[in-house]
Amino acid sequence: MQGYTVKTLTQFIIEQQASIPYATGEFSRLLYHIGVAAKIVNKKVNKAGLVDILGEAGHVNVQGEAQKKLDLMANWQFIQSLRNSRECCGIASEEDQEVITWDDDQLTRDGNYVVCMDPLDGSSNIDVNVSIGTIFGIYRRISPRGERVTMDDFMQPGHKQVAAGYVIYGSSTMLVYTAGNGVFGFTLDPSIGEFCLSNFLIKTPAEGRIYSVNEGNFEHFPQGVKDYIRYCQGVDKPTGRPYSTRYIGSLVADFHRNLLKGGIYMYPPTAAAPNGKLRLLYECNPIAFIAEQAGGRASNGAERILDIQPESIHQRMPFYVGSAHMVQKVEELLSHEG
Ligand code: P6P
Repeated sequence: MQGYTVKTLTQFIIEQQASIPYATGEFSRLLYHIGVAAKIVNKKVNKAGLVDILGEAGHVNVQGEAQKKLDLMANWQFIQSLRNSRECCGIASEEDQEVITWDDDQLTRDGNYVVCMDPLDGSSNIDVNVSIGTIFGIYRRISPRGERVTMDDFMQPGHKQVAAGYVIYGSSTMLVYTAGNGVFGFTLDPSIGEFCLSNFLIKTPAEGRIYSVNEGNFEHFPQGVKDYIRYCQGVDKPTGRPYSTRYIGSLVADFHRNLLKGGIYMYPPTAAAPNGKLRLLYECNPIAFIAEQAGGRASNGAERILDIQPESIHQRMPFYVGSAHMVQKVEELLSHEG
């Protein structure tokens, strides 16, 4: 029977581990558990629409579970799965004001990694059936194993990430990650319940014809951003302008499309968000790591995102990410402001 050669995420992780002489399997186990949580969250995200159609009464769903908001459900699920991995000693989550640790549990205190995550970014879009995503970044801890995790473990610049990835819950569900040796995409095959390798060594084009930004904030953008948007809208055949504007309002969905096709995503400072809206630790850094590993670029308009020294776990940062030449162009226009 004609079958297709499937390489699952688990097989790929094991293969990658075999190629690293000193690998102990700890990182592989952590990544495996992230994949498990992604599959569980995917099931609940997909069913959410159905639940709305079925009009579940009250706060108890058909399984008798307390009905949770989707992003809180996703947060709970990833925290449980990371704890079960025994390789994670602490988490910084968009959903929790403080870092999550399990100090009473020696097994997790022995964990060698911390994770920064946005468990369900763009979850307000779920009601209108727009793709949403999970974003995660993984760091080796700085504090000694076996001891309590410290804030220093989380205040590491993005270039210290050992891995980063996202899950996009869309027309199909994909997990895209890098461990510093290129970017790989895995598409969930519901018929076997496995993420299967579908994009090997993703490279993003240096130039693109798509710009993604909430132009409703145009009046409040820095002059350099206004100048760049006007540049994108200019008529110039040799450079393929005017570009197309595509803005879904879901970072993972906008970034994923631009990663594959070429393009730039921008969240500049606005009146409502003078430091930008996106969070450095669990949105900008993981996406920036992936972008750079795919040959793209990510900055706050002046500095490389991955070089920025974090000051707090929920710190916001202006964010320009995608095709290298496009990000360079907006940086150049912003530098004219002095
Ligand atoms: P705005 C979702 O809330 C999010 O964090 C990103 O996923 C998305 O790109 C952005 O905010 C949308 O923000 O202000 O344009 O609605």
